[in-house]
Amino acid sequence: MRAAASLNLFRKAADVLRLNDMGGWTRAAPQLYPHQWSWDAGFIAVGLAHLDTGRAARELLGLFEHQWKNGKVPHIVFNPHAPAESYFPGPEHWVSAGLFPDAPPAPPYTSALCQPPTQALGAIRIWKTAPRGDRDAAHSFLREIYPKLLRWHRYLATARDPEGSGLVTIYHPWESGTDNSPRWDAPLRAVEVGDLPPYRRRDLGHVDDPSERPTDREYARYIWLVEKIKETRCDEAKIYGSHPFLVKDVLFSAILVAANEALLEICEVLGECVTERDEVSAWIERGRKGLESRLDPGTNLCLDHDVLAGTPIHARTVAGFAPLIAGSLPPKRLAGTMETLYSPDFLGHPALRRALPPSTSPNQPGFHPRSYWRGPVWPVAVWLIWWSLLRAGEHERAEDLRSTALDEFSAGHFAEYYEPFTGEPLGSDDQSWTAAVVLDWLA
Ligand code: 9YW
Repeated sequence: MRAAASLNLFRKAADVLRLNDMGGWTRAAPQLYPHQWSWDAGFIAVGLAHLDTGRAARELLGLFEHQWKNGKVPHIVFNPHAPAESYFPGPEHWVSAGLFPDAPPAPPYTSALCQPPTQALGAIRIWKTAPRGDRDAAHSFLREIYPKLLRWHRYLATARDPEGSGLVTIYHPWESGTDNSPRWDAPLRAVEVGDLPPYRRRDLGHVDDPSERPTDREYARYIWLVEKIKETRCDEAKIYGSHPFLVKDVLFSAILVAANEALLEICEVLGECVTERDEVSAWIERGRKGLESRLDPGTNLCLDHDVLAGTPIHARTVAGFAPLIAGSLPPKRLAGTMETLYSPDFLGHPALRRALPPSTSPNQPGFHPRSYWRGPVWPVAVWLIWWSLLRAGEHERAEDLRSTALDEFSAGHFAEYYEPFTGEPLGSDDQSWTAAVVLDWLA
């Protein structure tokens, strides 16, 4: 991409983050998502770090103001000013503060779910990119955020992994961040939906074609799982004992490993967390072991595990590259992973418009090129693979991916996701995390 075009794209991406700035926190998108989503916030902080250290820090500190008493960071902090009809299920559906003993004081209300812990990745990026004049402020930010991040990661390592497997259990496909991925088809099918309160979906009103969104059948199960969690008042032990959807999510677990490495880096900078260092290092080791134990020799992909059925979930999706994201793969494993990444199942698929990882392999039953996480290319997922390639020392491959991504994502207006065969921008426009990763690629 030429220098003038890059500059222009950088400016446009910065404008999107400004447009979505709600005064200290960033909505995920202008119409479709008027609230703050937690894993979006981690990526958004990475982007904001290139614009304004203080504002980037505020994004994460603001999110952690709504951390639950048990350490959980809720997946949505609801914007109290968003009209009730703008999003479903909104705060009135969750009624978190009234119902859940661990929820923080409200308003603003939060959901009771969580999402992958990208926030430590954002925090360390803020420190590393802070200009000289912002170093002290960035250091104070790390000092403030560190204990909150630690409590969050500890919640995931304990409440979400009572087996000590190194893998995080999710209670809902929304917790994965990859809502309607074929990864969840089998465990969702096993969920028997009972009587549901009447509800109206709001997401369909924002797209031209309903096939770009989860189906009504999937949606009923999503809402049923929310009801089941509400029934337990979010008591983790009760959920674990009775919930109809318990899945070890390898992508979530890999992001936790990477986030724990970021936490260790923060420890180094602060130079004063000697006692926790061993605890965090043990989580990292356990996480990597857990991921390796879920490797499918047939496809060379890492597979999620259905806790209730006791079976691996065979789906070829971008989540299968979880060990690459967790990092520190031995050379032979890295070489095998590269072979799979560039195979016709992913970047080498002959019909792809550009060599970018589709969320689901076109060779996977259930693949759909327009439907959300069933096939479209998601800029944040590309960023994760790019960043992991860099960390693995695959600089040339990372650079190829970065420039291909910039060519693809400069079309449209920072779309939520892209059709893999045509490059058509889909979903919401002006999506904050798309703008944020573009900023990071250009900075
Ligand atoms: C929803 C905000 C969120 C992301 C999720 C993505 C989508 C829709 O948008 O979820 O209603 O929660 O699947 O990963 O955090 O960008």
